[in-house]
Amino acid sequence: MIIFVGRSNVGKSTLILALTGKWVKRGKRPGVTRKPVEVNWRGRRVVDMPGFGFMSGVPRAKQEKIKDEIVRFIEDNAEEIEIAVLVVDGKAAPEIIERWEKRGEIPVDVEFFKFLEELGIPTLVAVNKTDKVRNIGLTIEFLAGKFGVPYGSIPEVFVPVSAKFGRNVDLLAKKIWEILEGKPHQRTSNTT
Ligand SMILES: Nc1nc2c(ncn2[C@@H]2O[C@H](COP(=O)(O)OP(=O)(O)OP(=O)(O)O)[C@@H](O)[C@H]2O)c(=O)[nH]1
Ligand SMILES: [Mg+2]
Repeated sequence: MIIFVGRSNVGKSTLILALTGKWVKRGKRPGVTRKPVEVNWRGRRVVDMPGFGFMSGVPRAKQEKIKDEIVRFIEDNAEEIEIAVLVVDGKAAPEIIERWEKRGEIPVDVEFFKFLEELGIPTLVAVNKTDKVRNIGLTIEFLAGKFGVPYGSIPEVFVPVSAKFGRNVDLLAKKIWEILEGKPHQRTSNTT
């Protein structure tokens, strides 16, 4: 099982469509996906999770409940989850993270990254909406710092993508399958 998690409106569902070609509900406003939705991709179960954080027209208490449901889903399925793809909005994430930190709160993206790490679930971070990002390298370095990913591991963990324009979606697919097949990340020859 492969799960897609992340804040609302970051493009999880759009990325799943781009990656798998399977139709999932998408939308312009946060809070479109409300329950885990499963599609089949090359024999694997791909689960589109609701987003956490702000959802338009949804009361705060309900948002918290959805977040708890996401956490419970991940805990209940931890054995089966082979990979998590944490999707972030490359344009909005740095500012949101800094805002939360200034308030003395742990940014929810950081919280989820660490949570997945603690459960031992291999996690890729898809930095989405790169069509709107000026300096992708800097953005990724910033996020790596916040997530506690060492500089040398950045290429293994972070994948800049644009789900809307299909940019780098093939690279994400490749990285997912490398993990699924347990291959070393940097294979330089095809000897077995
Ligand atoms: N510019 C740009 N917009 C994108 C990209 N990917 C998704 N979007 C837009 O972002 C909005 C939200 O997309 P969704 O795929 O519904 O986002 P989601 O993360 O599934 O949202 P929830 O289900 O509400 O949590 C839509 O308007 C998409 O067209 C991208 O790569 N670039
Ligand atoms: Mg969605």
